[in-house]
Amino acid sequence: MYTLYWERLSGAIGPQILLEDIGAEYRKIPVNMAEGEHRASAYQDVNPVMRVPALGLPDGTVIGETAAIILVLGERHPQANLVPMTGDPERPRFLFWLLAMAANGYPIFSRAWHPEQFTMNASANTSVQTRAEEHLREFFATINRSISGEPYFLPSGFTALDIYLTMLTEWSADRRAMFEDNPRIAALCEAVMERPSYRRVIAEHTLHAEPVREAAS
Ligand SMILES: N[C@@H](CCC(=O)N[C@@H](CS)C(=O)NCC(=O)O)C(=O)O
Repeated sequence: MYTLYWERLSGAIGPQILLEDIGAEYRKIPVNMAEGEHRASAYQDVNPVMRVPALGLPDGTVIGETAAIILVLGERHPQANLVPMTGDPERPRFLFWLLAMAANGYPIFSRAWHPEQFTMNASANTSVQTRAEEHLREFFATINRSISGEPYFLPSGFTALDIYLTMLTEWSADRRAMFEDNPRIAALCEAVMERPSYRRVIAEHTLHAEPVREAAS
């Protein structure tokens, strides 16, 4: 049994979809980020870098970082074909883009949604957010150009990259406009959003969801 440390509309979306696709048993432990539970010492014992999600493995090991969680799940469940294994010619490209999405794309959303965390000067919040929105446009344009499969990211077919990218698009302030600008991303996400695993998970995340961005700014 896996344990997913979870918050609505957080980066737990991607790992949760993987768990569903794999058909793994898991339980969710909600982390109330609005109440600051992710910074409390109990959660620091789970994930010392105080970020959500984290994943407890059946042997009791707990790991954070979405990219690490995705690699570990993919490697523990190779039959699900979500992560190209060592020796697969697609693996280097997979690793590159997974890390690019996690290390470049995800933090831009952090700046767009929580500009106050990136400046000591409250009057600069809007400026930080506006710059982040520009960076998001660049990021998605780069991703759109780099999709080499059809409709999925890699020519070999559906992988965890498609799940990760679709999760990122969930956080777009105006996803429809972003899709219009980036037709390959739109086609990829459309295919992912039809999958039952995606539908189940996103329904849970959006049920009674607070308008997080407005609440944060
Ligand atoms: N690099 C981390 C980023 C995770 C992250 O930033 N998660 C957000 C929630 S979506 C978070 O925990 N933020 C904590 C904070 O803002 O203090 C990952 O890929 O897991």
